[in-house]
This record gives sequence, C-alpha cells and structure tokens, in this order.
Amino acid sequence: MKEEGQKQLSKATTPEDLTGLKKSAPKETAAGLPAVLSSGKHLLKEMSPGRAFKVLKNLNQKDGIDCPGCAWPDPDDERSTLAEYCENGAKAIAEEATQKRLLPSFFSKYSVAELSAWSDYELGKKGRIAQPMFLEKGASHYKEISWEDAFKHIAKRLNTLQSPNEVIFYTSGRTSNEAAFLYQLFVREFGTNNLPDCSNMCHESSGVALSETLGIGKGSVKLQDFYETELILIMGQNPGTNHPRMLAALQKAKKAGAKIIAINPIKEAGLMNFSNPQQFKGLIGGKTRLADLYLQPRINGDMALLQALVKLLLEKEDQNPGTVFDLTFIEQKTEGFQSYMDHIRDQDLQSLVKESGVELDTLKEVASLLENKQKIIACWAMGLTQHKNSVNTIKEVVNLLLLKGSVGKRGAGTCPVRGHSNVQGDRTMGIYEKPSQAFLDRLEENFGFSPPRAAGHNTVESIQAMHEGSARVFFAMGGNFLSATPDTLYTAEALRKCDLTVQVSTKLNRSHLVHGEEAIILPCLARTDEDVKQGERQFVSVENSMGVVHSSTGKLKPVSQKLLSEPEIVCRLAQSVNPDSRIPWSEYLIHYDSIRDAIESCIPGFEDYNKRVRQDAGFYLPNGARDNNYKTPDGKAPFSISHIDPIKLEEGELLMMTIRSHDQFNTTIYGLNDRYRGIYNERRVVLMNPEDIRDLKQQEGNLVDLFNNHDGISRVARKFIVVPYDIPRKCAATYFPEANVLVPISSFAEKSHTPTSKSVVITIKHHQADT
Ligand SMILES: Nc1nc2c(c(=O)[nH]1)N[C@H]1C(S)=C(S)[C@@H](COP(=O)(O)OP(=O)(O)OC[C@H]3O[C@@H](n4cnc5c(=O)[nH]c(N)nc54)[C@H](O)[C@@H]3O)O[C@H]1N2
Ligand SMILES: Nc1nc2c(c(=O)[nH]1)N[C@H]1C(S)=C(S)[C@@H](COP(=O)(O)OP(=O)(O)OC[C@H]3O[C@@H](n4cnc5c(=O)[nH]c(N)nc54)[C@H](O)[C@@H]3O)O[C@H]1N2
Ligand code: SF4
Ligand SMILES: [Mo]
Repeated sequence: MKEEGQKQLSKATTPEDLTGLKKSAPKETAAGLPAVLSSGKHLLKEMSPGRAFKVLKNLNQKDGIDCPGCAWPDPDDERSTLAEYCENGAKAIAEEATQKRLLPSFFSKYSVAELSAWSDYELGKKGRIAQPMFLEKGASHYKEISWEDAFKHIAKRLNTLQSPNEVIFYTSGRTSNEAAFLYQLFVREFGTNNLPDCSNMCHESSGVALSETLGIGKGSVKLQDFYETELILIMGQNPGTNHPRMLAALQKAKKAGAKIIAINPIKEAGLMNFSNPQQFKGLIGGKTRLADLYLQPRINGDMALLQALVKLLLEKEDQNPGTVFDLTFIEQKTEGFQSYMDHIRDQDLQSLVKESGVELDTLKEVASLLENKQKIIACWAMGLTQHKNSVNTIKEVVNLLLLKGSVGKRGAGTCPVRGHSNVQGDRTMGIYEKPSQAFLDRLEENFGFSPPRAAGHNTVESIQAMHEGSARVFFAMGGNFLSATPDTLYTAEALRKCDLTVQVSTKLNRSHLVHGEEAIILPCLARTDEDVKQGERQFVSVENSMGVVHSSTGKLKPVSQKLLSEPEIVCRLAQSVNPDSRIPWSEYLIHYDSIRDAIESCIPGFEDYNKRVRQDAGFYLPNGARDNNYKTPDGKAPFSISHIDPIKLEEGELLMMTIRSHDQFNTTIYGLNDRYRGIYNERRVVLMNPEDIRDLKQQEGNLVDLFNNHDGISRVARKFIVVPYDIPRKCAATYFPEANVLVPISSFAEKSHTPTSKSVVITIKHHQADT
C-alpha cells in the first residue's frame, strides 16, 4: 500500500508524459535574428502589442524596470534606447506580464489532483494568480480567501507552534531589497534564523570559497573590466542561454583584443560565436568568434584541469623566474605561496591531465595563453558550484588568479555570474541562515528586540527538518521549492508532513500542488507591475551580479486589484503575527523610502540610500576584493591546497549534470525547445556520448529509465529519450527540474551544502512501465 502511495506521489511530483522529440544539428552561433523572432513570439502570445511595447521600452532603462531574468548588470553609462535586453529577458517579461489570469473559477474547475497531472509548462502557461487562495485540510480544491483572513490564519498557526524554529522561511532570488529586508526582520523578530534561500542551491559554494580567500562572498569585477582585460576564462557557464547580454560584453572584450577560453563538457553555441541582435550586422548573420580555445573536460574535471595548468605555468616560471607569476603581488597580498607550490610540485601531471579529461597539448596551449597575461577575469556559474568539491574548485580558480596578480586591479578579477535578478541583494539584506553577529547586533540596536543568535536551517537542512517533523510550517517568498530542490520525492514527503504551506507567488507551480495539510497562496505584484501607495508610485531596488544597487519601477497595470506587493504582504503579516511589535510596519507600508532608511541604518554601504538609488544608474557597494583590501583575518589572500578526489564510477555508471534548456527559467518552462542544442519539443532527454550508448547496448531514440542509488536508496526517473551528443565519455546531461528526482538529498557540497546537481551518478535501463 505504501508503495502505491509512493507511486502516486511520484506521478504528482514529476509527470512523465512525452511531447515528441524533434532534432537538428546543434548550433554554433548564438542570438541573431532567430533570437529577435523568438522574443516577439513569446511576448505576443501573452499580451497586447501595446503592453508589450510599453514594457520593452522601459526594460533595463535607468528609470525603468529591472529585468526579472538573470542578474547580469546593465551598462553603467549609456544604454540602447531601442533594446537593452535579450531574448530570454523578453521571455521572462512575457511570462510575468501576461494578461492571462487565474480567477477563482479556474480553481473550482480543477482539483489539486487534476492540476498535479499537468506538466510544469502547462501550469505556467495559465496566467497570473489573481487573488489569495486557500486549500482547507482534506479539501480537493483551492478556494478564494480574503487577505485579512489569510493573514489571520497564518498568524494563528505560527503563534501556536512550540518554537519559532518549527517554521521554514524560504526566499527565491527575485524579491527586492525592500521586501527582503522586511522579511528577514519579521522572521527574526518572530524568533528564528531559518531563512534558507535559492542561493543555497546556487552560488553558495562561490560565496564560501570567495569569503575564505578574498574576504568577500561576491565577485570583484565591474562590467568595465571586461573591456580592459587580456583574457577571460569562462568555466561551467552557458551565458548564451542564461546570461545572454554577457555575450555583448564578451564581443566588446574581443574587439578590444581579449582572448577567451571556454571550459565546458559540452559545446555551447553562446561560447563559440555571437551575432549581436542589437547591431544590424548581427541581424543579417555577421558574427564574432568568442572562445579562442574551447576545452571539454569531464564533468567535475575542473580542479584537476586547473592544477594541471598551474603545474605547466610553474614549469615556465622555473625556467624564467618572475616572468609568469606576479611575485610582487604574491609577496604583498597573499600567504601560503610556498606550500601551495610544494603541493603543486608533488602532483603528477599525467594523472591530473587524465582526471581533467582534456588533452595535454590543449592544456599547454592554454598555459601559453595565460603565461604572459596580467589581466585575467575568471567567470563561472553552476558548472563549478554544484559538486561535492565545489568550494575547493573555486578556491583553485582563486589560486590561479592570485598567481597572476589578477585580483584587485582593472581588467582582472573574479566573476561568479549570479542567477536570479536579486539573489545577491537578498543576501546583502540578511536573507541568510547564518547571519553575522555584527548584523544581528545592528538589528538589535535599531529595532530593540533580541534576534535569535543560533544558525538556522539551510535548504537541505530545512527539507530534512520537515521530513523528520521538527519543522511544521513552510513559508516561501517566491520560488518553487518542490521542483527546485533535490530528491523530489523526499522533498514532497517533507512538504506533505507540514501543517501548513504558504507561498507568496506570481504564477502557479508545483509547490502549490504538493502541499501541507493546509495550503495558502498569496499572490503578489511582480517587478513589472505598477505599485501605488497613497497616490504615489513606489519603486524598489535590486543589486546585480557586480554589486550595483539600482532602482526598478513597475509600470504596467496589474492584472488584478487583489494583488499586494511583497513589502506590503510582509508588513501586514508581521502586524497580524505580533500586534505588539515595536517595528514601524505601518510606516513601511506607506512609503518605501522609510524601508530604505531602515536598511541604511543597519547595513554598511547604503549611506544616503534614498538619494543615491535615485541617481542615474544607482551606486556600487563597497568591495574589498575589488580594491585589494581583503577583509580576511590578516588582510592577505591565502592560497588554498586541495587534493583531487575523483568520483569513482562503476561499470555501467555515468556522471550526470542537470542543466537548463534555452526555453526555461529554472522551474518555469517557457517552451519545449532547446534551440542551440538542436533539441525541440521535448524535455525528457538524456544526452550521452555515442560510444557510451553503444557500450550500454542502447540506441539513439531508446526510451530509458534513469536510476541513482546513493546511500542505498533507489531513485528513478522514468521515460527519458537517449540522444547522442558531443559530451565526454561517461558523462551525461538531463534537464533540471525533470531529473531532480535523482539528486540525492544527502549529497551536497562540502562547506556550502549546495546539492550536487551537476554530479549525479546514474545507471540506465530500458524503460519499463512502473519499474
Ligand atoms: N534563460 C535563463 N536564464 C537564467 C536561468 C534560467 O533557468 N534560464 N537561471 C538563472 C539562475 S538561477 C542561474 S543560477 C543561472 C545558471 O546559469 P548556468 O550556470 O549557465 O546554467 P546551467 O544550465 O545550470 O549550467 C551551466 C553550464 O555548466 C556546464 N557544466 C556542468 N557541469 C560542469 C562541470 O563539471 N564543469 C564545467 N566546466 N562545466 C560544467 C554545463 O554544460 C552548462 O553549460 O542562470 C540564470 N539565468
Ligand atoms: N537539478 C538542479 N536543481 C537546481 C538547479 C540545477 O541547476 N539543477 N539550480 C538551482 C538554482 S541555481 C536555483 S537559483 C534554484 C531556483 O529555485 P527557485 O528560485 O525556488 O525557483 P524558480 O523556478 O526560480 O521559481 C519560480 C517561481 O517563482 C515565483 N515568482 C516569480 N516571480 C516572482 C516574484 O516576483 N515574486 C514572488 N513572490 N514570486 C515570484 C513564480 O510563482 C514561479 O513559479 O533551483 C536550483 N535547483
Ligand atoms: S541578460 Fe539577463 S537581465 Fe539582461 S535582459 Fe537578458 S535575462 Fe534580462
Ligand atoms: Mo541560481
């Protein structure tokens, strides 16, 4: 019986219907005219031409709407008045600013069970949630609830728990600075640091590695550095899809003479060539070659690859001392150089090369390119952060930059390219399960309550706490927790054990359908929506991937009168939960300047916030690594020593990475195509090396089931189509979130706790119904 229940839950969490694969050869150039056509197609399906024009005209302009897509920065100086956005920015807008909406009649027509059978794509396409909804205990359908009753209900549940630590308060990365600051303030006044966020699954490894080496968990470069650099390393990132306007920066860098080295197990079109759709030449097919060298390491071969490179550089340095490494910088700004060199000398080059999966000759070419360069930028994203050894791999990237004196000077530095448009700002605002004591002291001084001092749960720990019953209420400020987190079935069980699950959301997603005993949806205004308080239009602010804080003003008429802004939701909830609170929630409700004043009094770097955020393109936050002023215990950047511990694969096993297609934003599925990779109309595919397909006695087009057996638990993802692809031996790729069922909850990065979504050990068998 339990097995039957498990099967049903499994079907509800990840529907397995196939949509009909079509294929073409993978592309070698990104953007161009197809990108422009695709933007238009997505927008006009969702809204009137007038609305589309209005939103695009304002997108990423200085007094306009910050794109709700990724965190890539806008130019500091002049911006194109025609189009300061990309294809995927337009898709994000189409998704958010759609005029379709979900009224109470929709929810009374379809039961939660019926909706669960729909794909994520189908769910997202139905429109914006238009009013608060409540799913009573045992009910089959959501029904409308008033805001007042919703807040009262949540307050009652929160106030009858034994401990504030029985609640998990999750945040996704779209939430504005203002909403995030108020949210963490409310949560800490309530009494817990259980503030996990999407960053835990994203760039947490970068944050840990960079804090421990350069004293700040953020990248150090500005956009301008791209135009002054000599060499850009791009590791584990697919900017053509996930940060498309980065390609324009790369193009400009190339024109200024920079070299680019791409390091990625698969050949991504956006790293090879770029046709700039903002330029006439790009529209008619003119293209810029991007990567000068393209390395295809094995999945998680990066640390070995980097150490091999350092070893090759060391050989050159030994031949001509002082010509390859920046010895002055090393002497003045770093520590542990000699031990690091000893460690590298001890490594066997042949085994490093073997582990990396890249030919020695290619590595020698890279070393020759690096040898004479003094201004290097290293960019990376999820391909480096979502492995067991991610923190150490990123420290190895830092080692390389330190050797070359490529930190803290123009044209050089670290560039972890952030995902969600305000994920960096949310962390600056205190959305963190391990806040610093200094930050808590400032909350205490300014607001007169004693914030909890013990660390709270991160994302993985939160799931485990709900699963074992020590957390009983789940509250999400945005996001799609069920689908974004690892081990989908385990997480589903965890959410189902809760007394109450609450989601502040814009669109319907699976986290509304796999719920606690009771569930509430609080629909909020989105970035593009106009937000008026007492007759005055409000703006919010965000921080991009390069530490620029700037404003974003919604300009579109909301699709429903019953939507509240995220700051208002927090204030009203806080008032319901604690009517005696001394925090001036009612002031924050009226004008967001008062929230910014509160932020200014608690967080360094926000001096004159209200004034500076209104200036031009906003302002840069202080960044010690950028200024060569490391906030480490002794002011120096340590070299880090890491040992290679390769993931061992048994016969028949493959190492799988879960990646994004071109038509999705995380768990939001814009469409079923992955144009650059030549995969159309299907997401349930597994990309494999043709020789592995043969060795495993499979064939192109076969329907297979994928298994993972970590910690003795058997996980299965059914019905995937075998697609031969140019990927290293023993490596495979599937799309996130369909394959999240296979990512073990107990497998996460050391120190950062980021689930190992890019190194999942799998086996493959012919599909069997209900295996
Ligand atoms: N359109 C769109 N934009 C997005 C998103 C989206 O879903 N859609 N998501 C946003 C978010 S939250 C984030 S975090 C970013 C994500 O941006 P990315 O990190 O670019 O996204 P991923 O598709 O997860 O994969 C990254 C790349 O890592 C490579 N890779 C995987 N494993 C390894 C490895 O072991 N070594 C190396 N060297 N490479 C590896 C993959 O081949 C892939 O090209 O994008 C943001 N922007
Ligand atoms: N296997 C695997 N898993 C992964 C990853 C991977 O590469 N592989 N990547 C991880 C990464 S990098 C990330 S960042 C996480 C993402 O995890 P999340 O941030 O939790 O997921 P999203 O899909 O971005 O959330 C989408 C939902 O957010 C809501 N939303 C959209 N806009 C707004 C808004 O303005 N306000 C509010 N309140 N809600 C809004 C909508 O309801 C939408 O359905 O997933 C992680 N999971
Ligand atoms: S690069 Fe990112 S932030 Fe810029 S327009 Fe595209 S999706 Fe939006
Ligand atoms: Mo992310």
